[in-house]
Amino acid sequence: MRILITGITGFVGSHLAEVALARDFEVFGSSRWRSKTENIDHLRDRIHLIESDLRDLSSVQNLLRTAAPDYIVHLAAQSFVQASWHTPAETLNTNAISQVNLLEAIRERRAGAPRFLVIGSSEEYGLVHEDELPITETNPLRPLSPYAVSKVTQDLMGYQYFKSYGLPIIRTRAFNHEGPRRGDVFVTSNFARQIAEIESGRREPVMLVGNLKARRDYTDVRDMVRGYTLLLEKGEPGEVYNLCSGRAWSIQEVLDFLLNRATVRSIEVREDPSRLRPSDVPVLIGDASRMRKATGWRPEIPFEQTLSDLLEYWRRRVALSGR
Ligand code: A2R
Repeated sequence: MRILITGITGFVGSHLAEVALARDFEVFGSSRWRSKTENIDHLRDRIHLIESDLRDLSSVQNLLRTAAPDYIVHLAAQSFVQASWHTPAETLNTNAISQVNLLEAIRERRAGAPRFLVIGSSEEYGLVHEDELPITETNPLRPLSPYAVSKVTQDLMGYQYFKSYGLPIIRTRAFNHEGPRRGDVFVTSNFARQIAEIESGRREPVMLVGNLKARRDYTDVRDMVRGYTLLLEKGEPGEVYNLCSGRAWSIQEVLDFLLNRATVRSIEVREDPSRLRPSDVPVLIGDASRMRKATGWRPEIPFEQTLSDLLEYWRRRVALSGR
C-alpha cells in the first residue's frame, strides 16, 4: 500500500513514517525546499520526498499524481497554538487552504479515492466546563484560539466532503502528544531543552515558564501514530475519533517531573509573561472509548517514559551542538 504523509518532515510525520515503513507501506511525503529534514534524515533512502507547498493547488495536484496514494495522513499545518495569536490569517490560510486543496485534488476520483485522515485537535473543544469532562466527540466545540478555529475548519470540512462527495474521510481529534523530536516551542520540549542546556552549563540555572496551571491529557507520539494507522484501516468514513489517554497532567507536574530528573539540583523557576496566552484552555481530558471500540487502540507508553525519552533526546542534541 502507498501512503502519503503531508508534513513528513515535522515531529509527528517522522514518527508516522517509521511506523508505516515497519508495516511495509511505500512511503511518500511532502516537503518544501526550505523544510528542515533533520527529523527524517535517518529515513531518507527509504522514503520518497516530493516538493510541494500545499497552499498551491497545482503543486498539490502534482503531489497526488506522483504519489498516487491509497492512504493520506494530512499532518502538514501551522501546528503551534501560541504562534496562531500572532499570525491568525497565516494559520487559517495554511491549515484550511492546504486541506481544501488536497480534498479538491482527490474529489474527482471518488471510487478510487484514497482514505484520508484529517488531523484535528483537542483544542477544538476549547472552553470545557468541569461537568463536561471527560470530553467525548459529542461535546460542543468552543474554540479559544485562531489555531483551534483552523482545526475546527479542517474537521468540519472533512465532514462536508464526506457528505457531499462520499469521500472516505476519517476525522481525528488528537489530544496532546509528546516525545523525541518535538519542536522546542512546545512547553514539554521547551522545558526539557532548558534543563539539558542548564546541565551542560550553557544556560544559567533559571527555568522560564508560562501558565503552569493548565491541565492536559498526554499521549506518547509513538502511540498516537499507531492509532492513526489503525484508523486508516478500521476507521469509519465520516466519523470523528478522540485519541487520548484519559489522564491529565498539569504543566506544573510536567515541570516537577523533569526538574526531579535534572542533574543540577538548584534550578530557579521564573515566570516569563511572554509565554502567557490571551486565553488558555484550562483543562482537557478526553474519552477515547469510540476509538477503542473501532480499532482496539489504547496508549501503551507511560507518560513518565515519554518525558524521560524527551529529556534524553535534548541531552543528546545539546551535546552534539557543542562539538
Ligand atoms: O514548514 P516545513 O516546510 O518545515 O513543513 C511543515 C509542514 N508544513 C507544510 N507543508 C507543505 N505546505 C505548507 N504550506 C506547509 N506548512 C507547514 O507541516 C512540517 O513538515 C509540518 C508541521 O510539522 P510540526 O510543526 O512539527 O507539526 P507536528 O507536531 O508534526 O503536527 C502534526 C499535526 C498538525 O496538523 C498539528 O496541527 C497536529 O498534528 O497537532
